[in-house]
Amino acid sequence: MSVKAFRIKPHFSLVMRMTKIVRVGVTFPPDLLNELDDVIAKMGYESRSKAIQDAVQLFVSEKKWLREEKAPQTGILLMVYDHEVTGLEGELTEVQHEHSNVISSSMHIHVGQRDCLEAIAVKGKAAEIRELSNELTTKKGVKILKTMMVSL
Ligand code: NI
Repeated sequence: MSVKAFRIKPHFSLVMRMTKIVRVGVTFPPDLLNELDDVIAKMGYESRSKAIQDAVQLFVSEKKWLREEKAPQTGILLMVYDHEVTGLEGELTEVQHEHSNVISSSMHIHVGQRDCLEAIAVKGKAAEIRELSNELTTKKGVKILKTMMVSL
């Protein structure tokens, strides 16, 4: 795989809140860079730097909570599962009841014939949210479990 390098414009800063501006060089596979440029153009960004800063900010925000143990976290667990798998709905409900102290609310959307999407709003200790997320994702019939936490 060939990798194309490009020079990020001098005003690139890794985190927007940083007062100092740091210049970094990043390499990209050409296809990914083309896709990035398409998205940037469609969204109306004036520079790659701002788009990359936003992407990095989002990535950091999403991953930061993994290092947190005690600080309260807020976010959404997005789960897609096959409701025709025997016993699955009961198990998912049971797990959620066990962790009801970190669940604020949930929304159920019937996606297709068999698939259900559940958006579970969570708020509480990272360790317990992680436990809830792990217990749900390992059940047979759960196809997607995405954890979106907000750390500002
Ligand atoms: Ni459903």
